[in-house]
Amino acid sequence: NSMLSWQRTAFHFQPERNWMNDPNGPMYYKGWYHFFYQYNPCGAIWGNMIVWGHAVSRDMIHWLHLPLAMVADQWYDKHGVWTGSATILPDGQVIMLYTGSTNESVQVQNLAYPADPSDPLLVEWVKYPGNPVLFPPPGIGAKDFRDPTTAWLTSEGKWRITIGSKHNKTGIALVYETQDFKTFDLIDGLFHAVPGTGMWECVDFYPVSRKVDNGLDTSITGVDVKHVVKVSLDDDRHDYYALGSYDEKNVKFIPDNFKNDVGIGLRYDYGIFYASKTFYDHNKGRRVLWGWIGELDSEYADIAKGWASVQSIPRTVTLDKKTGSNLLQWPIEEVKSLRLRSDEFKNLTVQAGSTVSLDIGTATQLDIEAEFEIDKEALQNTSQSNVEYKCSTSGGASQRGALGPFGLLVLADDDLSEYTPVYFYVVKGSDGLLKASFCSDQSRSSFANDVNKQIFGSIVPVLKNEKLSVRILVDHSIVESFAQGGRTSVTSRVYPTRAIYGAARLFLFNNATEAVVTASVNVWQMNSAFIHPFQSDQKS
Ligand code: DQQ
Repeated sequence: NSMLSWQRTAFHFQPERNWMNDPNGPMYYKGWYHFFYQYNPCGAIWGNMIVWGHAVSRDMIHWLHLPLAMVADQWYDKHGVWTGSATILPDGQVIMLYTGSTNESVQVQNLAYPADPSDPLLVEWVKYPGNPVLFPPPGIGAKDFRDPTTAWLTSEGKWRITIGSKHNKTGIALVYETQDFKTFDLIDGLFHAVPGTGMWECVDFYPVSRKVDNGLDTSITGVDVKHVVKVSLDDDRHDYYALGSYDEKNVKFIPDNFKNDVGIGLRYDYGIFYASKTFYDHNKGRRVLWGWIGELDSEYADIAKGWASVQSIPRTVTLDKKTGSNLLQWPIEEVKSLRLRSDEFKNLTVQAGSTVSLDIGTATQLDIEAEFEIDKEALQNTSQSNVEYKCSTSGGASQRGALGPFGLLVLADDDLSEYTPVYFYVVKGSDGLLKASFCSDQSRSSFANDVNKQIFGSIVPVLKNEKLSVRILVDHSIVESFAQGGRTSVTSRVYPTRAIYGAARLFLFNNATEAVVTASVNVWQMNSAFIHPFQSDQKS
């Protein structure tokens, strides 16, 4: 097992061992950030008795593991304490709603609350004796009813939650109203529905400000606000969102009709990132997003290494005021507290068809900020093309075009026998306008042969006078990348066998045939986070 321990991350959240999936009930309470997660205490794969792991933190970087918050010990959650969300009531009370898979594998919703609200660590949890509080309603499949959201208030002072489901192949979100979280009324009609999308897991619903960069508490509405619905599509295992407006009276989400956003068409992340959930951090007045980053190696390898999955770096979520048509995601500012020594490279020229080694020493734990400019001549001389570039199918970082690909090779070894390119590919469209794609190519990332080595990515809007910019967090087996201030995010899991520990390097590359690229790069070595195991003699 120790042979595989290098794959463990240094500043991403992980339990000490075993399987983890969805983030659950994140919140800030009495000075502590709480994080719960789907956890299998019995092994490194998902199982039919998932429980809630629990950890607390002052800054969402350093963590203290706590005892399991809830285990599968009641008839109504015997086959799993599944995903749920926290609601903090105006008087400070914490309400936890979660899905239970019953002894007959029916999906029901349950209520839980802290046994001792004066304990800031909220170690003990009580399940409401009247559980379940909701059964699948008529017309909804017994196994298609899960993952209640954080509740939000109506102007009449009632609480609403939404729960994902499906009608045949149409993904749907149901809404319930409640005053006490024990009895609920199903609202007629659907909050949102998109044909062909299948089961909606882990629905999220929240406001974002059109004016300021602060986050908004979940119940905020008004003219300065847009709303977001996010769903996790069970059929294709990606998280999709739409921006739109919330019609409180008719209990409906109305998506904006941007061309990329037909109902639920935008992705949070074009790599591996699923079952995500936001919460409003009233400590810092921001909305923070957590996402589950699974594995791309085999189950066999996961069992051998004794653990599976990490969580994304928590990301602030805001509306992109410049485009108005997408969110921005950015690593929470606390990440910077891990930055150690930095190396700065200013205006390096990267010739077409070359690589430039960035001499920074070891390169397994990095925070990278880079900017790129394509030389004007190449931009002018390049002929227009109507070929659609797609990260996943256009040949990756080795496929050369006039204006790309160029970017960074992370988790590379000296000989470039293993490396993961994170890059831009620019095309001059038939209208003369530049179109940029942002990709992460895993095809050369590892000599291991049981690894999924897809190429991830998507287009990224680049506005007039903007340089191409990227932020990349490298942490042993995860590469989390954010282009143009977080307009497009791509997360990769990679499993190098040579580019590990002291052998890992960082390069710039430019595989364009015409463009000369000027790059400025700032690289920080990153400290490891303290993620303390729970000690049973520890007093809260
Ligand atoms: N994971 C949970 C479910 C949820 C799914 C079970 C999404 O509640 O729908 O572990 O990954």
